[in-house]
Amino acid sequence: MKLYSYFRSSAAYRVRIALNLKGIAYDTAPIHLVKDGGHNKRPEFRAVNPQMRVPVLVTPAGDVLIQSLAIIEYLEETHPEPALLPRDPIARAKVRALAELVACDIHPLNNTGPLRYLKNEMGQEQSAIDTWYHHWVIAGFEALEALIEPSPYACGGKVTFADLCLVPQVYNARRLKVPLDKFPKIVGVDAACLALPAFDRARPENQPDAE
Ligand SMILES: N[C@@H](CCC(=O)N[C@@H](CS)C(=O)NCC(=O)O)C(=O)O
Repeated sequence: MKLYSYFRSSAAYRVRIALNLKGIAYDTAPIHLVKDGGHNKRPEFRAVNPQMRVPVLVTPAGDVLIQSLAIIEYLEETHPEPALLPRDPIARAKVRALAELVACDIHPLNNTGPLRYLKNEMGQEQSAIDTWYHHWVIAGFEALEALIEPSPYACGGKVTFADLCLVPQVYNARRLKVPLDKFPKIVGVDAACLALPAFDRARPENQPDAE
């Protein structure tokens, strides 16, 4: 498999964790999202993903998959062990809800594209952009903190999609200096996950394109 990735991309980070947990070998194709206005905007990458975002997973058969949650679902279906979703339909819905809380509600509001737009097109000061970022992360984390039952992972004793989304979002929050002292459960889940080699190998600083 080939993964178009950027070391700091939290969406790509989710997929790296899933690949590692499932023991799937992959090659990283780094796409720098900042240099020269973003190498993701180059025609050669646009031809791969018209949305010009990472992650993109290319399967051995040459299928091109985009959107981290869709990719993780594909990996779960094609490599069922270890399972990253519980068997029980209610438990599965709860896991997916937490994953979507992060991936669909928190992440899009603090993604590089919208933040750049606030700065360049909307003329906002960096301090206003930081306030925006902190506001939406904290609002999302308040809900996540209330919903998770760390034992030690977000939804019990097995790693699930919820953890794959939580850990990269915590990395992102730390990088942007969001205080996490109000979120001891989230911080505990993050620490439990990062103690696992599959999470550790997926960390931004352990990627071939890390700076
Ligand atoms: N919903 C998408 C989000 C993908 C996404 O926005 N990726 C970011 C990096 S985390 C990106 O490529 N941004 C490039 C840009 O906005 O210019 C997913 O989960 O895969």
